[in-house]
Amino acid sequence: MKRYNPSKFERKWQKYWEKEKIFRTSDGSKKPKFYVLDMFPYPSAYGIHVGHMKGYTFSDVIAKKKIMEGKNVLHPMGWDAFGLPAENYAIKTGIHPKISTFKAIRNIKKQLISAGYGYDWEREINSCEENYYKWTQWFFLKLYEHNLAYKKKAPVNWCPNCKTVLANEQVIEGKCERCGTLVEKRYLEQWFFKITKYIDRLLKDLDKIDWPEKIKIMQKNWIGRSEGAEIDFRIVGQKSKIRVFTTRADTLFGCTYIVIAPEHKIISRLKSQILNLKEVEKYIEETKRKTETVRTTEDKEKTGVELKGVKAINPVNNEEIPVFVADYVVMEYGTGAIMAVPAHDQRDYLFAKKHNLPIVEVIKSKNGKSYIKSRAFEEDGILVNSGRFSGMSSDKARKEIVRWLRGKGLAKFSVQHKLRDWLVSRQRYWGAPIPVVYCPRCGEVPVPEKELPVKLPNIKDFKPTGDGRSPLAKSKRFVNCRCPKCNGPAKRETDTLDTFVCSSWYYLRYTDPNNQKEFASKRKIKKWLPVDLYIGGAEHAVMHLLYARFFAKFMKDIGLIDFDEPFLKLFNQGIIYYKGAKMSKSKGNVINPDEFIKKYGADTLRVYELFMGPADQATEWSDRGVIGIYRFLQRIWKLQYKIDTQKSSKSKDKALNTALGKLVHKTIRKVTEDIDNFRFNTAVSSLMILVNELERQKYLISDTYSILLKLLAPFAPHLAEELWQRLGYKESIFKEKWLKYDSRLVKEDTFDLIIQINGKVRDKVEVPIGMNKSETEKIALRREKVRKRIERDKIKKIIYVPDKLINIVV
Ligand code: ANZ
Ligand code: ZN
Repeated sequence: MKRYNPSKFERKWQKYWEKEKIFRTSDGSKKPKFYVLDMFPYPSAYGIHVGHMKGYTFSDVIAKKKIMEGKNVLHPMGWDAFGLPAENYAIKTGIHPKISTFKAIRNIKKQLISAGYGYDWEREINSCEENYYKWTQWFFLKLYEHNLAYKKKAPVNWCPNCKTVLANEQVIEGKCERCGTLVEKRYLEQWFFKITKYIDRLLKDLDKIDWPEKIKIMQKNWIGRSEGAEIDFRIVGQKSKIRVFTTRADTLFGCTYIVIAPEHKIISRLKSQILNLKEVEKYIEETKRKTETVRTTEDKEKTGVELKGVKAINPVNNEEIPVFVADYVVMEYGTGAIMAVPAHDQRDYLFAKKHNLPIVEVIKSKNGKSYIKSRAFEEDGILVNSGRFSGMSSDKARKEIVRWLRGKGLAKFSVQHKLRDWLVSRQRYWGAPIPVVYCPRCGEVPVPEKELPVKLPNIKDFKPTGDGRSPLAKSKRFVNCRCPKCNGPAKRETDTLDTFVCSSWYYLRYTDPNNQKEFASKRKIKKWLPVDLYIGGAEHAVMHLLYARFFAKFMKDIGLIDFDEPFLKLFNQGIIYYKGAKMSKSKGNVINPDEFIKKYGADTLRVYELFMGPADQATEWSDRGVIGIYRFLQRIWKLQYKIDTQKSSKSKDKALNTALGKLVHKTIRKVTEDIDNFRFNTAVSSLMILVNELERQKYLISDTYSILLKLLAPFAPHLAEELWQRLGYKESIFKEKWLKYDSRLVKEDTFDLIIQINGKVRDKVEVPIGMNKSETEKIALRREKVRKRIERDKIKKIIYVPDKLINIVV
């Protein structure tokens, strides 16, 4: 008997699958399509670790099963190759990204192949190659053509370490997502995509898609729709007014001062009136560099300066109140000014305490109690101290107060959003150049389609400059060009596109990766899209997944595609922890798949990752668990020596009616349903139960054994293929049909009887199927819980639904 030694055969089958094109997708096939997509990785020089592979293993199991179920499966892979990770690595090592990126790709591809993943490598895409980024630039032109790409000077997030601007989404708690450096604010001319035009549809269409609720909520919060009102405050002795945005108009009687953002335009108009102008200007200067996140964190000290000599009038009670400038109010949201209600807003509360401003309580909780001695009472409640609105609920007062002021021309209802337009220009080398030319005569001119791609030049000094300009600005050959309109001398835009632009449409390119005339042919798009299942990390909840949805809606609107949600179903795999921390290169707790596979084989890696725990939960890697799986596969390996081919055909019919036959069919059902529902761990355990049973048999007939192999194939493809072909089959196991179970054999012998009293479920008990009414009654009435409930009550009636429930009416 030979030992299970996966290193002896895994490579062989990988080559065989490739040679026989087992996992190639056919555009011509008439079979129903299934498009299962992994989020494409960025090519890291360090390769991928086993944590990255969890999601890929899931999609691979599903793809392989769908193939066996007779679906035409598209399961592609490619490289998100532009961007900061590759470029920062290049800067660190001095190796040009054009070299290091391709090297990293070769390595990761090898890793993916060694895990037995069945990607269709003929469809491989790479976002840093000309035939790809040409289309990224083309989409820029389309957006430009439809006035959805524009340039404007704006306060932007600047990472002083990466020396580039960042999208809001790339700033995490005020720090650069990539390197953790505190982000600064700068005013720069930048390119934006008008994603805000699509806000309503981005919100509404979430109802159309089968995504984890958690991700939908994150998108909703990121878009941040707020219903409220804009209210005007007159300024004493002035014509101009200060307009505030509030979601809490019900608290207006408690507004004791106004705060405006340091960037607010009214300051310059009030200059002559401000008595402490020097102090105010100094404060404004100080806030210039602080980013929004830094300014608005709740526990930050509430700095600010009063505009002495300026008073505003609260429109509900005509009280004169002071006006402050403070950095906790940001210019980019609402109107850049707020009505401060210290009794009911914690930030205002802290500010009022610090600056000795009056705190007036105007909302009490519904139970009459409220407490605002130590902090603001921020909930809704009942109005007090609010004139004729006292006694009204917050909800009602929010509308009534605005209506009343609207009658006087001082207020209107208003909806605000947190989502800003998407900042897409980067002052970095490693990206797709923005296809725009500046001409002294014609101004800003988009590069004509037929001149695409604007090639990224090979320059030696690709390091970021730090002066707000892209390294491309240093290349005279790149910068100096002809104007596409007048053919006069002109200069190229030197910024490159955010890599999230590349990944906003990549899923389309897989359908037609070599097309030279279009990003993908209409016919192929129609055949394959939308994506049926998208698998990847939850960290992409707001950036990539929101941008891709925006792109799809835009493409639909201009008639390029006929759907507007790209990913029908989304699944987020759980994170892998090791030694107590999230597995990551930077924490030094990664398990390298290369070494792992050498030692235990790819199948052990796959089955272990599937078995670790619920697929969407975080799970801890266990070295002992790995060994358990290895032994499990070894036991399957040994089963081959128990096959008795002589007995096979004779005992076939008999076998099916035995307990083993029933177990086999129950396992088929369980594995099938579990894969469909991402319950890979319980699918594996049902295979374990089956293997236990098969080990107990004296001999095995090959029919039962081959069922086991087919069930095993998506999970442990190498082992299944090896054992399959050892059985004498000449064709791949993946050409086999997925199994159907016999519904008579999976029928349970028992069921859970529901026991109700007066229509309410009170108990459950497992009983045999097919019991008659009186037997069932007896069992139900003998139950402890039932006896306690009924006691001496008279039973009026018993309703009985066979094999389902019994309802005792008293
Ligand atoms: C008065 C008030 C009283 C407020 C109260 C809250 C509680 P969301 O839900 O995020 O939309 N606000 C408005 N514009 C702002 C700006 N540019 N910078 C900083 N804060 C701003 O929050 C809306 C609330 O945030 C508004 O409602 C306003 O404070 C503040 F008991 O107005 B509120
Ligand atoms: Zn020109």
